Amino acid sequence: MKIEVITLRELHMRLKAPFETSFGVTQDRRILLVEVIADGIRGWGEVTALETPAFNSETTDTAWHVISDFIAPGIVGRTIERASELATLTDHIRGHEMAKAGIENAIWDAEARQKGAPLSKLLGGSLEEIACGVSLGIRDNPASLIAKVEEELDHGYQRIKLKIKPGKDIEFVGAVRRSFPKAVLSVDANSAYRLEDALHLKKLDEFGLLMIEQPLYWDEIHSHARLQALLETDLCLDECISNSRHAATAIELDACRIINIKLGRVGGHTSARRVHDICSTHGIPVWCGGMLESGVGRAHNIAMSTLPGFSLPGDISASRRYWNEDIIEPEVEVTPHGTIRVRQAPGLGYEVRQDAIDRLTVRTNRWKANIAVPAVASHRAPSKLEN
Ligand code: OSB
Ligand code: MG
Repeated sequence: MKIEVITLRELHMRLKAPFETSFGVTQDRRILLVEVIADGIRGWGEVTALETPAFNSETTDTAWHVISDFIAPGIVGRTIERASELATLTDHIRGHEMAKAGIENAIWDAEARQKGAPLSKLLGGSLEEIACGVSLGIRDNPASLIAKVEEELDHGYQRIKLKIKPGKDIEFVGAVRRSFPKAVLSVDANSAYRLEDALHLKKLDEFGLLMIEQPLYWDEIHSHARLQALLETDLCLDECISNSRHAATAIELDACRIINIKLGRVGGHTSARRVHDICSTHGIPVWCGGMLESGVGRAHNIAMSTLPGFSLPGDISASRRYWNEDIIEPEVEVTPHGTIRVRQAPGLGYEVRQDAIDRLTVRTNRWKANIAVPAVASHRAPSKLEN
């Protein structure tokens, strides 16, 4: 596969409602999309960095910089056998997993389309229907949270995750648990607590939660091991797992008993597969995390979630929960029993809506190999660098 053209776009998309986590409120998304053309075949990827460095250290702008100045110039014009080689080509760039994943995943989509195979199959996935849960942002009061939980359970979602932070935790989770004694519930603190809060967090044990996600430092595994030893509830790590070595460390230290895999956070499909495999070897269940993605990122998440170790419901919900208008066709839909049926068309299995993308794009960068690009392969006259 010769990588002929890479196009990076920033899109502005507004979430239907503000989403509050322990680190802040998000509503206006600045989404980066990567489009590659390899051997005349187009593939799409999404960079899942947020606008601020509050989840991890990447942002929309750091990813724009790293892709524009380091990744894209280094790979355009190269010929590779398969998308899995990308990780080696970008290995010299420290960190910036989300930037790398945007590019690598676009090439995975192109490779799958070239082979006429669904991306899920190329990745080694086997599930044809995947289980879905929702992540609910922090709300003003328990009553409004309970109303939201009821609505999502009615839609069929199989697991409800509640975002928590100090002051909006025990009371809120307890109220939801009393209203829905049998619901599968989990919580996600996005690193809002410290090890000294262990006795406070231990109060969550009485609610029979499926897991407590990333309670402590975003980049620290060891303190989670100390906390896990004090709690009955399983811990799940999110922020502090950026690759399979981190996963191996966390498992060895018993820092968690569940791992959330986010494609962007671990640097793309190749690394995600390694994390998945290590977890499977050790009997650690995994599930797919979300980053308020557009349809492109959502479609990649669905493909990844078909790997056999994804035994818990992911944060992959219907397009319409987040967007008035998604940028893929058809939109992601969830069945009344809280699943997504995996589409079997080649690549992502969804088509990207060029009209919507053109309308939402606020800036574009493009790189092309020093060869004639077939006219059919590009929807606009490519220039070396557009800004
Ligand atoms: O920690 O899982 C998280 C959204 C933004 C940043 C971090 C997280 C989240 C979510 C949303 O929980 C999941 C989704 O996209 O539905
Ligand atoms: Mg999380």
